[in-house]
Amino acid sequence: MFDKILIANRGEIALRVERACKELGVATVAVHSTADADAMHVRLADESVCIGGPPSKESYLNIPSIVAACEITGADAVHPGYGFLAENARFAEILEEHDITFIGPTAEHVRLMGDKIVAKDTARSLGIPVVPGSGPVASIEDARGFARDIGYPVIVKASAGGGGRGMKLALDESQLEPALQTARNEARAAFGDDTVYLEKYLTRPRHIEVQVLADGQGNAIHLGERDCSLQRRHQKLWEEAPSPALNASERARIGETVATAMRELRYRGVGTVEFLYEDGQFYFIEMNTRLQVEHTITEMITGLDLVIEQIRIAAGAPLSLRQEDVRFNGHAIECRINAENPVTFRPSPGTITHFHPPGGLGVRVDSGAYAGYTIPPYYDSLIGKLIVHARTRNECLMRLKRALGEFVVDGIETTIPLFNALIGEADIVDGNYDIHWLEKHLAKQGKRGP
Ligand code: MV4
Repeated sequence: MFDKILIANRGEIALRVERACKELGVATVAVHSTADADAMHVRLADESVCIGGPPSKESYLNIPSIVAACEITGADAVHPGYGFLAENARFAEILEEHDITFIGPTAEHVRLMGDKIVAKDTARSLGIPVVPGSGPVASIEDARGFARDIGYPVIVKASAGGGGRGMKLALDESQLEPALQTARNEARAAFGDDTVYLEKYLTRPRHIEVQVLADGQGNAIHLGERDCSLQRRHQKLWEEAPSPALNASERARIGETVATAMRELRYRGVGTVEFLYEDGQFYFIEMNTRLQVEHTITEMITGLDLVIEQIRIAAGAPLSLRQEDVRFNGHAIECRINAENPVTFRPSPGTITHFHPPGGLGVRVDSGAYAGYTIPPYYDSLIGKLIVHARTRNECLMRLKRALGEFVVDGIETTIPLFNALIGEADIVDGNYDIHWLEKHLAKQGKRGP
């Protein structure tokens, strides 16, 4: 096991990783920007190092500073959390060159899944069902040929993209050339790579992702799925496990397919295989090679600590359980508490005057927020996650309503009122929603006026 882990992140996820380290008896090093000197992740770590100025590029993305912080403190491993450097293959390589363990997959697997065309080809070759689509598009003539084969509507995606950046829809052939041009230009500007590909556009899918855990020694298991369809502009707001749309046999089948593929790939660490799900069919879109924000709901229904598992695997341990040892228990929902106006979603940084998180049976709050804390304007607006767990989905919804009612965050605006409204919606209670539901709902609310 490691002696000391440096956590190359901030906010609730840095705190989450510190908790796992403490339970493993491993010392922790927090790094922080000058804007985060008062942050809870810094206070709760054994040691801390200031690594640069407020902009992420100067601090949380500053690889030389982070490596120097490891050398100064003698950290023998780095946990990247999510975002920032979590899917930067070069970062993983640089750490290894300094004899520091990157707590995550091999740089090779991070790079493989970072290229969305290669990721899809790999998934297909491993027996995972993928969305019908093309390879790299060479020209508009090439695109027209592909689109006629696939059938309209088609979506143009950036191979270096992911998470919804650089996508353009073409409903018919007249829209293909402008979609291709725009997608290429946006991809070149955003990623310095204008490689794009086409896919059949699915009109009303759900976003369902499968959690995997593997040890790089040929063992891999799945921990079920999460339904992340409730999102706005590719920002997930509400996630639940299991998905209200799947039955046990569909779950076991897609889970086994993914676990078998990860075994063949000799994948190591935690991973999430993302699917669109429509008319009873799964279609692979991407794989994330990091711990995700919403890993907590999988933890609640499996009783496993995914961060502890990640650290043990990175230290060379084989998987501590087999697929038949995984027991799915009850239902969990996560609500992302963002420092944002709940109607306009405008960021609302500032000082929290009162902070009272809910508690009681089946309620978990992962947050670095506290009364008197000032949320800096430089980073994303996630200030905490409310996670509730209960035996059934209905009990989970009632518990969520109760917990939201207890939650006090004063001094700033948060997304809490949005969740209070959502639990009163028939479609939410019925689990009847797709990836467009929330945006349509918000548009309707907007027309009714505030
Ligand atoms: C799609 C799609 C429909 N058809 N691909 C957006 C994020 C990126 N990971 C993939 N995305 C989509 N890909 C095909 N072939 C619709 C989306 C999409 C979406 C996917 C998941 C969650 C929310 C979404 C919101 C809008 C569009």
